Amino acid sequence: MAILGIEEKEFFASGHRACAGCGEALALRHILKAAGEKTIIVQATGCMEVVSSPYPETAWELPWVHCAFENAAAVASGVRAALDYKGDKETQVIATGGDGASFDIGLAALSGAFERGTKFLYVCTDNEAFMNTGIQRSSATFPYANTTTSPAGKVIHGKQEAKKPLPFIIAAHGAKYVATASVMDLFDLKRKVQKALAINGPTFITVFSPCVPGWKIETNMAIDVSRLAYETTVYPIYEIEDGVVKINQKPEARKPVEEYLKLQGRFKHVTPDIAVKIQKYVDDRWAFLESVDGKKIFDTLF
Ligand SMILES: Cc1ncc(C[n+]2csc(CCOP(=O)(O)OP(=O)(O)O)c2C)c(N)n1
Ligand code: SF4
Ligand SMILES: [Mg+2]
Repeated sequence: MAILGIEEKEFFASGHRACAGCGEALALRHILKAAGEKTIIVQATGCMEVVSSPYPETAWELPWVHCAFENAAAVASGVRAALDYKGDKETQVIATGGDGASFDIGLAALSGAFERGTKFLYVCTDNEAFMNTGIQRSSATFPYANTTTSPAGKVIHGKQEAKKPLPFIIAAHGAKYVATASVMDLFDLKRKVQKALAINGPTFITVFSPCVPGWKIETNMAIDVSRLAYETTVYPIYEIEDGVVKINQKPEARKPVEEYLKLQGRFKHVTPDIAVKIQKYVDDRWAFLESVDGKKIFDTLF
């Protein structure tokens, strides 16, 4: 039964060992509620696997396959093929991993599954670093963030590279549905998960998911930080459906990026001149996204 539009039944049980206030755990809990019980989960290693499955316990109330860091999408293709062989069209397959697993180490398997046209949903919970092993930068890490492998010092002020545009890379495979979402709006996340699962082909959603120790925020800050990421357009919320881009939530007036940065210890070294560079980076990407809003920029190949 749903209360205020949220399913009562839990598939990611409480008692797991995620930090208080973890954005990824919140995202996963609601993704599973949206998917429902006829679902098999394939999960790459990372924080959400480690906190949910300390032997002999598990937080998973659905069939769950843990695989290596790099092959969640390939394992999901195998699970889908086995279900198809059995004639089971009802059971859905969701593969999931963090940004390290999705943007970096598992990207080859992810690309392969999209090229083959596997019917499944891939969900990336993006906390912008390899958190489980001690906050190493990934290609999803936001520019100038301080991580253990992009330390902010006197000469180099944190990560020097852009965030990889993974939703566009996946959409360029000809995917019918790609979306960004955020723990800021769990109803939007639910709608996107259900829409993606109804599509006959590979679909992709990446979810903005703050990490308490990695971003050096208070345990009650994940939603506030996510809202500011949206209001500053640091993290735009959009869909790419049949190759057409649609910014499905647009802030009325964009707030200065500094408001987002100042909440987080990972940006505490940012001086006013670096903040100007970050603002320009965000402005340029937002201008690009607005320029393609409503346009078909990719062909759907399958
Ligand atoms: C091939 C391989 N390389 C490295 C590791 C070590 N490792 C385990 S979890 C992890 C970090 C995961 O980062 P991410 O996918 O972003 O998930 P998060 O922990 O941030 O949720 C790493 C590097 C591994 N298990 N396998
Ligand atoms: S380290 Fe970050 S991603 Fe991992 S459980 Fe804690 S808050 Fe969640
Ligand atoms: Mg991560």
